Amino acid sequence: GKEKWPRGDEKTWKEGFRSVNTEVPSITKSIVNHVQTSLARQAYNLDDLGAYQAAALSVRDDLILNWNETQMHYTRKAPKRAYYLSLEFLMGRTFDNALLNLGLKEQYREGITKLGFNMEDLLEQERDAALGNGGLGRLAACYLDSSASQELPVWGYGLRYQYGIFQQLISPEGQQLEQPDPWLAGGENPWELPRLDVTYEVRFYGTAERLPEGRALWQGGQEVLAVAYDVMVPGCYTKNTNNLRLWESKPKRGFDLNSFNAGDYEHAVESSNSAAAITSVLYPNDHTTFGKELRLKQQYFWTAASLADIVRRFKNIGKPFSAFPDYVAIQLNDTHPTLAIPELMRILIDEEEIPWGKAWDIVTNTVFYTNHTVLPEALEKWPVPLMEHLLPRHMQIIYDINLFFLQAVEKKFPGDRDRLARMSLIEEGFPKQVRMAHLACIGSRKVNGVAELHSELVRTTILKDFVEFEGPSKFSNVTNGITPRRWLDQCNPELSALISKTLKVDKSVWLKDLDKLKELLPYAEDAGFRKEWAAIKQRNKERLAHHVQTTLGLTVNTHAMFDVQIKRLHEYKRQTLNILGVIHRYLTLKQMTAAERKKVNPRVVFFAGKAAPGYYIAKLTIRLIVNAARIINADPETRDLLTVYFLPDYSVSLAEVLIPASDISQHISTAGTEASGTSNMKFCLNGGLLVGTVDGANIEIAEAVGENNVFFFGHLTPAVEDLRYQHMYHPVPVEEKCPPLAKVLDCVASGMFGDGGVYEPLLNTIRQHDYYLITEDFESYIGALAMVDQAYLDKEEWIKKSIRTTANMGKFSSDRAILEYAESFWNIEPVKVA
Ligand code: OAK
Repeated sequence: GKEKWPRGDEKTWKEGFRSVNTEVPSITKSIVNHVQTSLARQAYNLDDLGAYQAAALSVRDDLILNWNETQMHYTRKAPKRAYYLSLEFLMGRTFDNALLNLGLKEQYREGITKLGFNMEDLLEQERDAALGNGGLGRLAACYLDSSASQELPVWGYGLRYQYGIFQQLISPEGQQLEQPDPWLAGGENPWELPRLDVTYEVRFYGTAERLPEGRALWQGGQEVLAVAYDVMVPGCYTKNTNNLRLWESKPKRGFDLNSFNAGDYEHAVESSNSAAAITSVLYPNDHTTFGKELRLKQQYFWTAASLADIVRRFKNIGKPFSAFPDYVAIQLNDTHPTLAIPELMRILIDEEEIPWGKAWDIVTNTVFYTNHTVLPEALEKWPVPLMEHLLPRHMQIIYDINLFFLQAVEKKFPGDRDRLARMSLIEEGFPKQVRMAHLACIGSRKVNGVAELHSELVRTTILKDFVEFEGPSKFSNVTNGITPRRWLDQCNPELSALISKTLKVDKSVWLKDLDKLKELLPYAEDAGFRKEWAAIKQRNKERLAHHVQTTLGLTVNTHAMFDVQIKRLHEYKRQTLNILGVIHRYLTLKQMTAAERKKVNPRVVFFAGKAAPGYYIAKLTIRLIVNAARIINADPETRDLLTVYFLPDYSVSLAEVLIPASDISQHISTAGTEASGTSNMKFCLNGGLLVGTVDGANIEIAEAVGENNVFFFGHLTPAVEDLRYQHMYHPVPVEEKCPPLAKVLDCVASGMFGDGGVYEPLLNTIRQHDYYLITEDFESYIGALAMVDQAYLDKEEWIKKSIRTTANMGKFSSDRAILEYAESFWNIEPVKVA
């Protein structure tokens, strides 16, 4: 029979219900309650950390209410849902973001002040959730914010790493040192809900025995438990609060009781250690394939747990599996979750007993694949022997997919053996390897790149054969975006307030309809407005200077132009070009007379970013930056005009201080190598101008803000291949090709910045193959920087450019991007929680 709900007396239940605390007295009451009970502390021994924890727990209560209601509403309505599978979610801090999205920041500020604390100090207590390396992980975080804000039924699935991206220290010699990031060590993480009851068993190794009708029996091996932790993702000015489900690995049994009873304690815990290891650490490699068994284990553990969860939720709706694509869309964030394709095939065929052809139809109507790089070294490949050992059933399925696929290719292009070899899921060699991008491509409904140029490169280079085989309509573009909540309202509150005041509209409107910024355009002509605009930039520069003063003890000249390059250290991103340009500037200043120097714009150059621990050349670049900074900053002749800082331990939170303070930022990748870039969008949204190559999203930014507001330089993508070829077969020494650069390289080699010999391997990458074309682009780069100097002399004109840039950045809201995914790929609609 039907149970009465709620149990007991309904009125008593209802009286117990609470809603979100929106008034200061109820907020302070809730904070004090948490101090007394959750923290078991007293008013008289509470420090900033304790106050932060209590305030965070109070906000958490509100998020839980909204989250609960949202999940219940989604379950009742059973709409089609989308799932964003990403091995990285670079969330940063949550407290400030949650307060702003709930619209409760001012109430909390007042309450916290009443309790004798300072809001800004409490915000600083939170550690970043840094479960990502760079662009791909931060994009996932922006997309979650936009999904919730647009009231879309989207969940994220990822891993709950015990250790996020390493903390970076810089030794006195300028070496990067890595330290673990035990971000959960402080005890409770208020932003997650442990769901110890939501668990799945995940199998590794064992044997797969083929059965009739294409099925198989996979058994034996090792079984590990996946436990769900739910991270609440509040939308902006909406009740909708979505879910990011992160999996933690646990041994299926605490330990081996037989060994324990036999007195073999070490053996008893061995298997539990290996299970826990799966989610222990984020791999700190960006844009590289690593081929490590533990990484493949992470990938399977996460896709298997996520798919089991998705399938279970689908089954609760009670529809036949043929309707699966009408209720589920799965987005692969690069190839890391590609095992979702053979795993879903395995579930459908082996567990649900669906025939191969129908199963393949379901999969290829459910899965979508986004590519995030065309760099060959980043295209994932897994050795067949490793795959066979760890996932024997999946390897069978991959071989079967490949067989049917190649038969179809052969039918369309009879006798074209080279084509078959190029397109195969298996790369011949010792060992053979599985090409994950090929598998992701043929198993997906749509494939997209992340900016127009990049999507075109995907179509014409790495997946060219697949476009020829499947036709062009499967391959498209969604240009990346960023959330204006974190990347304007949160990081630049004064600018946000000025915009609302000027547009005479509440920020709740324009933050969710960023094209409204266009209405700022006429104010570029308003001298009073320009003055306010410039004053805010100046205060943001002072805020950054204060940060550098308190964290590094260095005094920054806030009257200089702030020039910023912050991103992962990589040869293709060419931090080397930047630092060699800085040295060139230094040498030029040294040669000037005092009178000439008087006319020069002072400039402060900031660098920040991490290098993969094993990336020797990237680490040498950091070393050169740090040592050049040491010499240049100490030179009394030039130090008023040029200083350089390498800020250690780049993070989301550090970016939030750097970006609003920048006058100019650098996005100077070799043309065709940076898929999109997203920090370029963040700088421009905050009124910083951009110096960059004709690459990635720089191109679309220039289209939007006007080419006269962007400083472009360098060779274009079509020239790059030719230049590399020429360089390979007709090498011309740097001394001939670019004398000013040769001079800079000589200064480095001769020991101007400490032992020159140390830098030889770095200098040789330029003198020898120069794969990233530093020599080819150097003079045009120096020219662009001179244009920047020239433009900065006309302060009023510069501010106009700054205003016009911000005003034209509407396109780059991640709301626009996520709606494109929702409408043209996933076919999902908003489900508003009333
Ligand atoms: C990381 C690992 C493997 C493959 C790609 C990445 C990655 O981070 N790619 C970056 O993705 C960003 C988001 O789409 C882009 O903006 C960057 O240009 C791209 O390098």
